[in-house]
Amino acid sequence: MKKTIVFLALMGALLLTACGPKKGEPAPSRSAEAQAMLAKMKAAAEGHKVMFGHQDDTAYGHTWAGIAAPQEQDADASTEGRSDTKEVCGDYPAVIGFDLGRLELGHKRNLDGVLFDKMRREIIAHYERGGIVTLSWHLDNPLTGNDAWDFHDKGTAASILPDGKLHEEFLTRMGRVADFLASIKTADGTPVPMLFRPWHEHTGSWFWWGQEICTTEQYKGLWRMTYDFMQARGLTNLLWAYSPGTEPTTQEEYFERYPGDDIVDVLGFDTYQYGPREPYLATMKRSLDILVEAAKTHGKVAAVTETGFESTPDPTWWTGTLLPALGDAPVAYVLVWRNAWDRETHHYGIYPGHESEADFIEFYKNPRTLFAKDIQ
Ligand code: BMA
Repeated sequence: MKKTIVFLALMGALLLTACGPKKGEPAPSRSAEAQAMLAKMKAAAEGHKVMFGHQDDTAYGHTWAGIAAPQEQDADASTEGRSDTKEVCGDYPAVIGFDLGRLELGHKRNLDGVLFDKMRREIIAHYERGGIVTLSWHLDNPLTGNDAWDFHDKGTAASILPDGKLHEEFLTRMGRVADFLASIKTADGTPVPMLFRPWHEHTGSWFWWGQEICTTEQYKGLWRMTYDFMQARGLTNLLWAYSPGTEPTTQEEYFERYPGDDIVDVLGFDTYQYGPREPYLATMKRSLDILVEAAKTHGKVAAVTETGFESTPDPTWWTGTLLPALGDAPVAYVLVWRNAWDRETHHYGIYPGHESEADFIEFYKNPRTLFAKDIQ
């Protein structure tokens, strides 16, 4: 409760300083709701709170397939409202992530089997409970037709940029994404604000938009093309997150492929623990130092946009590793990856019965962390 009161006081102060567009000014590139969402993130970071986030939290969980089930039914009513996080600590995460991969192809389900109709409902429900939604996009390789991890053809980015042979087709694909995003509205027609995080982890070379696969100019071109397209479609409810991996070791490297302050609202990075905690702690420290400085000099909100330790094979990982790794860094949120329902060991969040359950409850109670009810 205490953490809620402090947080609300900070929010109030920030909202008082926000002002709307004056007469005759050009239309704002961020809707009032998007600006309020950014203020919420800023308040968390400035108040040295960190919002907990979990990918696909309400879509499925470690032991329940929900709408990701392979059957053709559109929704499994028995899983409505479920959340592995809530089943452990009594509250939803403050931030929930969803992935748009294959929406651009007109598919009914994303690359992990999540129905887009259900995703829309979950995004609205999370916004209505005061939460924040972030969207990643593991989009298939448009040149080869394989998945996002097909980085073998270095001509892919060029093929969809203006003048590329697939440019028109890619506009059609972005149009499908824009149509879906435009359809995410509350009952009174308000477009739901969402933090869009395309072209992520580009400083590594495992996606077709990665460091060794396209040039700096092409990468920036992908961003500019996507941003201009969504803005032209009136999607001012989107905020935009730039999230490289942890390859950058300097400010220059962090910003090497940065699309620009006029596009980006949130700066982040993605990183995972793969073994002993020391290298993870060291990488987190180095990357947080770079991130916090970057956010400060560019006037942006910082966040740890993806992290986790697959299977969380450490009973005190939440308070013993994740919290110390975050330290006192002013980051708005930390998002852990998904709890796959169809892969026994592919889980990064918590679920009832996991060996770190008691520690997660301590993490939840810690004054540093915020969950959905804390940011209402
Ligand atoms: C990856 C894995 C994949 C998944 C992808 C997009 O890191 O979790 O199984 O398809 O993210 O969600």
